Amino acid sequence: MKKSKYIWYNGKFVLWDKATTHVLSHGLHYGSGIFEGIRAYSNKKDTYIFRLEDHYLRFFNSAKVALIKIPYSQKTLENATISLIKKNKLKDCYIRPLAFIGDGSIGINPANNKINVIIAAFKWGTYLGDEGVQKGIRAKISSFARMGVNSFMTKSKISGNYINSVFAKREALNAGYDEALMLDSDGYVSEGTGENIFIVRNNKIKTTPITTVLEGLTRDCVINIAKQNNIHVVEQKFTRDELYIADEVFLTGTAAEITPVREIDDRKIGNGLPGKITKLIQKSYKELVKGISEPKSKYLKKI
Ligand code: PPE
Repeated sequence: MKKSKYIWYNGKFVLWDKATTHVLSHGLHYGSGIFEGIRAYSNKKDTYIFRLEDHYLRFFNSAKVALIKIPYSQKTLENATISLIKKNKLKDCYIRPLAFIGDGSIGINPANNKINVIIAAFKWGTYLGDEGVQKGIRAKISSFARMGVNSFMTKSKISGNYINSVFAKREALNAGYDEALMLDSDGYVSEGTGENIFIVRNNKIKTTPITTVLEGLTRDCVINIAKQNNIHVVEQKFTRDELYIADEVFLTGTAAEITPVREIDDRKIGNGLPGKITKLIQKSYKELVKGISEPKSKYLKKI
């Protein structure tokens, strides 16, 4: 990550180092915040924010689930994001909106504590390493499980939820792997620590149903790209051994984009190289987000 000049903070552009909060913020103590991850891409001519409206729609849905009342309209936050990128003179960048409950009363019940909203935009390279995107990563099934659907509100990007991912990620890195794959509370594969998961077997694609995972926008794009290429896609639960015997496995997310998985629990996936369907999807996704294949796509907000 590379620092930018400004962060949008409760309606104002403040200097990066001045964007601070009180140590008694409710969000800091109890994880009562919700966030998004958005990317902007450029080609030789233009810069676009990818699925700006859809990300903010999910932001407001997350807030609804978390009972956080955002004191701005969706349009205000979308426009603030565009202005922030321009003010920071950024092109390709990662955008992180966050709404969190501020200080006031202490204790679980936030009472009337203020809701703070920030938007940061900064340069951020590949999530799982350049080599990972090209050659594939090594993953491990986590010993930490995702919580059940009545504990973990998976349709909401709630800050507190992510401690589960933090545990899993650190365990995997400490054991020498690049990423952790999480099982749900019934033992089926759910997702990565910050990515959805897809497997390919006999030229057919399978991904987990949205029941226990985040409704990933990249996941949705991948399903569409596959369908446009006449590749059969099913949304169905699967087990960890189905991962081991898949021809191809890849992870999807705004930060991770399309990242191939070449090894899981020390078992080589397919021939150990990114597969042909993974590569096709990687290429189509890149051309879509950069405005190369469909510069007039409804998903692109030109800035
Ligand atoms: N599952 C989880 C748990 C998740 O956090 C993400 C995004 C996804 C799936 C994919 O969603 P989408 O980006 O809409 O395709 N993870 C974000 C945060 C990562 C982080 O480390 O912070 C992201 O990719 O921006």
